[in-house]
Amino acid sequence: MPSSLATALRPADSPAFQALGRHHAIASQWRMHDLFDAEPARERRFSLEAAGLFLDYSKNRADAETLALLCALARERGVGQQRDRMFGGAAINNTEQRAALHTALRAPPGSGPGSAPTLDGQDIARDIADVLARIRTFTDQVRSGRWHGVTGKPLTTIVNIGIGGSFLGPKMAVHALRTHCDPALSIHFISNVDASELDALLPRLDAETTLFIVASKTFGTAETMMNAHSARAWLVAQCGAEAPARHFVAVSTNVAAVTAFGIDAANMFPFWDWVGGRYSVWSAVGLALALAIGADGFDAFLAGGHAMDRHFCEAPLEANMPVLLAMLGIWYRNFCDCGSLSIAPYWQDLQYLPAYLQQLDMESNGKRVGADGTALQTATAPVIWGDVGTNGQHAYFQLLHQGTDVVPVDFITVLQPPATHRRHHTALLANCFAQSAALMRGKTADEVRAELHAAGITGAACEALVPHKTFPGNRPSNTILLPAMTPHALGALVALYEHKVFVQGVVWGINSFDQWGVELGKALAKGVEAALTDAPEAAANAVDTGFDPSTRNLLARARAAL
Ligand code: G6Q
Repeated sequence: MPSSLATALRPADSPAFQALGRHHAIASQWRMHDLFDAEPARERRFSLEAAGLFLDYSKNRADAETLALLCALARERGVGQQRDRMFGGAAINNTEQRAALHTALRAPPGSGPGSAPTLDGQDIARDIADVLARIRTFTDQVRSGRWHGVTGKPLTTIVNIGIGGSFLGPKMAVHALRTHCDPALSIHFISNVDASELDALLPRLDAETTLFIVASKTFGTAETMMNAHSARAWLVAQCGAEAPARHFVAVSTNVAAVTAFGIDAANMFPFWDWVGGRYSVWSAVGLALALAIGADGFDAFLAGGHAMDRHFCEAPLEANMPVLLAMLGIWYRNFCDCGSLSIAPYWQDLQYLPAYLQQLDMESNGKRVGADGTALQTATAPVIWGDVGTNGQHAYFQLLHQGTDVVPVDFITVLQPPATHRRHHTALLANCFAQSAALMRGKTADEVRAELHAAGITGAACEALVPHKTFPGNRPSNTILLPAMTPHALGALVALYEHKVFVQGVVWGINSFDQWGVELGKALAKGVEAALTDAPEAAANAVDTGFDPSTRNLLARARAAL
């Protein structure tokens, strides 16, 4: 085998997988609330705390035997060993021959899991500490007003220019930690190559007090570079050619491209190729977050991630939060035929969490071949989607309750109320808990009949309504409680899902750390753009020869409009 995540057998060949198949024939008949009746204290046995988070996984179509079989599958697939290889810096991203050491970014030096001091002879612990120290110095300077713009004014507006992994993490975290952010700073994110974002933002900004962070691992991503060039032109037009030196900083692995763009290496915060884009919020890619919440807050965020790392490395599989979340996901995906997972944060500031987890999960595990390149026989990543509660309840929850597909839901909420409007928080929690209860409980035809009779609707009118008002119930969910919305709790939550995705990747035998499907998009657009912008003759040639008839037709229509 290559030095990959694959183990010798395909998952479907493993004895535990086959035992789960047989078990499913019985379990598919179960009603969850019968499981509660049959298993005293199920809610306590099927819940656990880790790194300050509480997970209730009792509302699942699973009993103790299901979980034992799922953990046996995790064991057969080598989850423990592969976890240790990841934390130890093995090149588990085998198609790019890279380690996946985002855990090292949040490990206090010399302190257990993830603190791998060297990688290929390089003292990465020291590299990480150096960059963290620079982040601290810079954030302190900006937040205290000691970092001046070209006209001598402090910088109070931060614009992060980046996309994908260089955008979704910091944006999600800055919004999630809104109440921890310095109110004197306003933080914005520009990602899309569609200029609408720039057009909507720049006219509202004062160039003299604006700092741009260009975040790009490669410093070659077309959207980011186009936005960075446009933003620099806007700044220079207002503050002169000297302005970028004080108003632009970069976060990247590519010092040559950063300096070629015109940002001094002294104003570049480096990270490394062993940090995957979607795992990079813990690196200097989190600079916007560090500016927003301060270096101490950023340290607390890292500490929360590390606390989850410790749990993941130390807890037995049967009491391991990421493993349990992952294996229940395997149960639904591979045995119960559920094609998607809905993320429902009942906390408005977590509004960007579904999109963040969508990238984390679908870009990592949306694969159809194993790490060794052979076709998989099992389904992999589900579609991840969702929105904040209670908004979703007034929209797509209809499908969750009564649609033909069973969609497992992860409910995520925060116990500590915000400082103001506490009654709103009571209502928010009530809705969160009511929805998971209702999804499990459902409503029988007899219950509907009784309700209609009580409302004076009887006979044919009643019977016509019964099927519409009946809920099948037995729809599974997890509930994750954060004690309060703090940097530490958010760090633990993000690391929880990172490890969940990792475990699923190991079980499926795939490389969760490459993204060739995303790379394709980057390459394709270049050729199409040339066909849109080249001189008419060259473009006509490309339009005629390079593309399928549908694309040629679209290009012709677009060229006429440009
Ligand atoms: C993440 C992906 C992808 C990447 C973006 C931006 O894991 O690789 O989302 O983060 O394409 O890439 P750059 O940071 O190189 O601009």
